[in-house]
Amino acid sequence: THTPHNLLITGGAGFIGANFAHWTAAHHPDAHMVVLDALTYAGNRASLNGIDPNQLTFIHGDICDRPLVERILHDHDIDTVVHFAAESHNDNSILDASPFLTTNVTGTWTLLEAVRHEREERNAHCACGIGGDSHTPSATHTHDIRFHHISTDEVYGDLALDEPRKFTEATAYNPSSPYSASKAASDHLVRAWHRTYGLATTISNCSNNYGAYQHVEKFIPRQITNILAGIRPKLYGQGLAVRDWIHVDDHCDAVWRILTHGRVGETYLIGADGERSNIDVLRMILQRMGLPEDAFDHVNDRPGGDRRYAIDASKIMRELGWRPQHADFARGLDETIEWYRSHEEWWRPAKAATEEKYRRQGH
Ligand code: NAD
Ligand code: TDX
Repeated sequence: THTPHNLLITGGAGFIGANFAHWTAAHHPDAHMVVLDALTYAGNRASLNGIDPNQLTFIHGDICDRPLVERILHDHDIDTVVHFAAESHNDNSILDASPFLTTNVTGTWTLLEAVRHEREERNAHCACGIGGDSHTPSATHTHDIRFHHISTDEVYGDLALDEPRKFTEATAYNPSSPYSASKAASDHLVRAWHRTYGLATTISNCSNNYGAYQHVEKFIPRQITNILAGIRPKLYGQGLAVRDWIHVDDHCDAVWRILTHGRVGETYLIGADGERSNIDVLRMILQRMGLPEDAFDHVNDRPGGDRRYAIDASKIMRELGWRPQHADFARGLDETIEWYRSHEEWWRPAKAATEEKYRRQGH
């Protein structure tokens, strides 16, 4: 087992990274966190408000900045990297893939190289005396930095609406969009740095998350905030595409389990058996917010849009004993609606520009 003391959380001002920081603060008050985030349009420093400043150091910077990353690993004696930072939105990747290649591919490569470099430095300068190549890590003494890479089920492409099959760790990569292709590339880099350089890596591929602090460009918060702002919700195509929804807190809990108990070099799929069609989710939101089921507009479908994702999470359940604790989707949705109702100051500044961008895409 591994005990994270000093974590570097990349992308910690984004949706899942911020939830992970809050989750860690609540469950592991002794762990120190450094958040490195470039504060792109998707990052919001305010998403980390409320965490004890003694437990969290925020650094505004880019994961592609290798000297900066090396300095952080060294100065904060980082033993665990949890890598959330990414360009994360499919529709944006269709308009312009370039930041996806830079952050998701080059950024991941930069982090891997910085970790490799820092491990070498620690081996060479360690007071244990077994420096350089002959240094042999042991269970009680290691200079390894645990590197957990956060990825997505989208690397596997999509499933037909009616086939019984789900994604497993053995499913072949087959990404559809520029976003998912860039995430697939980053997964391959992480595996290569484990195999070639022996980095202590793990990977998780999770299904669609929902919950607090999710950007208003994403499906569920877009529809909730549209309704709150008096705009009709927008459904792509006929809304028959299926997503496998998981509450973000369940994802955070799974990541912690992988950090502490996961086997180095392994990949774990994370999902909570939450398959629902987009139109079903939209109708639930409308109904729970007191509107008629048909009070929405059909808009352009996403070019090449994936039909269905579904995760078989039996490996993480069997090996690590993980179970989703928030599998009641209706309840999670009510809490999420309530969160957006009571946090208008958080989402309002991004709303108009997001809708304007969608209008130009016919979405
Ligand atoms: P997000 O877009 O909400 O947040 C991304 C964060 O990364 C932002 O704070 C942004 O400022 C930061 N960032 C972007 N480029 C950066 C750079 N070059 N340097 C430093 N920081 C940078 O994304 P999210 O939904 O929280 O997703 C987090 C991770 O989880 C991503 O790797 C994504 O691929 C993965 N994932 C997301 C989902 C989902 O449903 N949202 C599902 C599975 C996996
Ligand atoms: O307004 C909308 N109407 C709509 O019908 C939006 C924004 C989306 N949709 C549809 C498209 C998809 O079929 O809803 C579904 C979900 O769309 P997104 O929220 O954009 O998520 P998705 O493309 O499934 O990707 C998400 O899950 C996997 C995250 O954004 C990724 O980062 C993650 O890897």
